[in-house]
Amino acid sequence: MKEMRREPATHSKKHKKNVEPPGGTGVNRRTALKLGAAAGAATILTSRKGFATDFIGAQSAAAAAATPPPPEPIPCTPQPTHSPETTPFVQPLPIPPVAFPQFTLSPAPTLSANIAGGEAARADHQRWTQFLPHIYYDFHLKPALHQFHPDIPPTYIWGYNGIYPGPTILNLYNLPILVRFHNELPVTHDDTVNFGDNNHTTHLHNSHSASESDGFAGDFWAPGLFKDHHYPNILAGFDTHPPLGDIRERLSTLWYHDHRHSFTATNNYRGLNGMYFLYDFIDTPFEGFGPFAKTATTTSSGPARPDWETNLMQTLLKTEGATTDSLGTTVASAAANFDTNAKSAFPPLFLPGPYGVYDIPLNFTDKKFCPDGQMFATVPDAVPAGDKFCVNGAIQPFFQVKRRKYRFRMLNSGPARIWTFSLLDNGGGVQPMTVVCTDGNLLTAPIPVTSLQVFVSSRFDVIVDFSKTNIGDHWYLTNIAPQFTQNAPEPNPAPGVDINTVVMRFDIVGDAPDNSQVPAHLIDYPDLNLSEVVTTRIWNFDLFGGQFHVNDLIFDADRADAVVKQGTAETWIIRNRLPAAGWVHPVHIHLEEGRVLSRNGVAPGLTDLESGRRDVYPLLGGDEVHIYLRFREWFGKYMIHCHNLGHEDNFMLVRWDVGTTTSLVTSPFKDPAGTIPNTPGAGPGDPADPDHGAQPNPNPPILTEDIFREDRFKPRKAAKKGVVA
Ligand SMILES: [Cu+2]
Repeated sequence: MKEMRREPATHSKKHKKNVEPPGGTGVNRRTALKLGAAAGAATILTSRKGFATDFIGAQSAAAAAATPPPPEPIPCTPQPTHSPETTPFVQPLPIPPVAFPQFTLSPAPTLSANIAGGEAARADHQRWTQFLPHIYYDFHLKPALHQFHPDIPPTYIWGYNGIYPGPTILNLYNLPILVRFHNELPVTHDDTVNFGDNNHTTHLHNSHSASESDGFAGDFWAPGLFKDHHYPNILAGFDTHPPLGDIRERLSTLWYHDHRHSFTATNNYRGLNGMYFLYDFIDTPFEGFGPFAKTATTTSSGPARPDWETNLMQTLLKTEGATTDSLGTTVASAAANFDTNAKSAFPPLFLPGPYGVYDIPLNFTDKKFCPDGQMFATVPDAVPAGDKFCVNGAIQPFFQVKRRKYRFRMLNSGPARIWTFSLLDNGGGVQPMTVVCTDGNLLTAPIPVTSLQVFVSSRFDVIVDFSKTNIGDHWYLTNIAPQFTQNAPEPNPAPGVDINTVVMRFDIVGDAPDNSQVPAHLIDYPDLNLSEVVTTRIWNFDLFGGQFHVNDLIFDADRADAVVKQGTAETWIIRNRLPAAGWVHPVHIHLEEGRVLSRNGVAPGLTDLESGRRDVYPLLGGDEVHIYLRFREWFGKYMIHCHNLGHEDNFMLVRWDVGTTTSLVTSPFKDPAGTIPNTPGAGPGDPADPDHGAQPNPNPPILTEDIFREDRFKPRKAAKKGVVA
């Protein structure tokens, strides 16, 4: 199992993959790949005109639907040891288009699943009438061809609206929306020949949404059906902070992706993911009072906050002749539902924007290609470690920037690589990046870094300041481990910059006004209330018998391993039971943002990125992380799982439920006889691991008030008035 290790910090050009799931475990559900003749099935070049660098590069569902789907390719044989050669920096960074909203859907969305109308089964929408959606999105999941690089023939993908990455949804807090996901993947699909599965479910990570819209891994639906997901875009704690929720619970950088159990890795590898940004009066889509704050006004006390809600919504919702949304509400007022008290307490930050211009999504993945341009799986259903770095679906792109600040929203969309980014200048010198958001949550204060480790599904929003560069300069975003290009040696672009480590290049091409700022104080965090904590649970992430386990069990969609009570708080201890050199597990917890109280007994430091609110908690071998969580507003089934996509597909995934106040009964599992083995070699009934099935730990660690001292997490209030950039 020597390949089962985290990515080494090696600069070997022959860097090996680290993502093969363990073999012989029932993991690779097919025994053989029927190898067909190599064929150039993909010959049509799809247009990328939907990608625009303007704010509104909106791509309508109708336009997406107009392209006939290509046939599934025949897998190449023999499988190549490496991808074709590609020349660096010959294509611009694609910016995913903004998803096009609409005011009607046919058939109209309904509280209960519209089975007769073609909707897949689901529970009724919770709080439907309380949060009736104002606008809709119509997403069609379908095959398409995508060009990752001009040197590689077009690649057969599955994409939301037929594009990869999928369209970016831009929205506002307190503006409920609904997304209809049509499964238009191939009706006949043999996953023993072509990887991926045509059944699908979408998770919006880490939306505070009802269970039936959370994309539960077992609730996938078949081609020909659609399902409506209701995203109220409300703040966690909405019920206890009337009327509009606790603004300190906000998060802004989310992403949506396939979550179909056992095929999440392959379906995401095919291309089924995209991003979703939420704005509000703190984190505005437009910066300052400059050219993008078109309706800013001036008062006697200085410039007023621009009416950016109106601006955004009118831009987003611009539809011929329409002035009202799906509820008949005028477009402008639909977004005006913000708490005026909170508005006065938290002025707008004016981070760089708008989307696609100075607010830039960066969706990182690695892929491997056959000579005919097709992706392949080394064995059916097992995703290979890619040897091509892709950003927004382009291999080693360049991005033209002006001498000013940019916000880059970094997402590791998997399947398994751990990225460790650095930013290098012309001379190979390391340049700083300023982290402002962890997993989409504003930090209390910006944290400058010179390298940034991004585990699968984690997001980091960083500000990069190009203002002191020279026009004509190049900067480079590098990864600590090189891609395996097998190219004829490319010249290194600058001293100390190994071309094989370069993920993308920034070209400084000119000047532009900069109305953005990076305040020294960004936001306060919600109080951690010890009195709400009702229990502590332990989740042991383990590998034994060649199989991943959580608390000695493998995933079963019909079994809830914990039932929490709505409205309460708990502390969860997540552990990686493997030794230090073992697998890394980036653990993700659905529904709620968490706060790391300690890692291996040590509380996060003031400049530790783990002091930020998180929804992904990386566990290195032997790690133990103690997290504070609350469970609010919604009922039903959710998940905790490793977000290494190969690991979650291999059953390192657990269902837990939020019970109603009247019933906590679902199907909790316990192993009363203690007969289920624990750590490798420990045998059954390991006394150090008594909590089979994640029942409440009978001997929870003693928590002290000190752990919950809120001031530990907001130490920088003194700097509130300053601006760091
Ligand atoms: Cu894992």
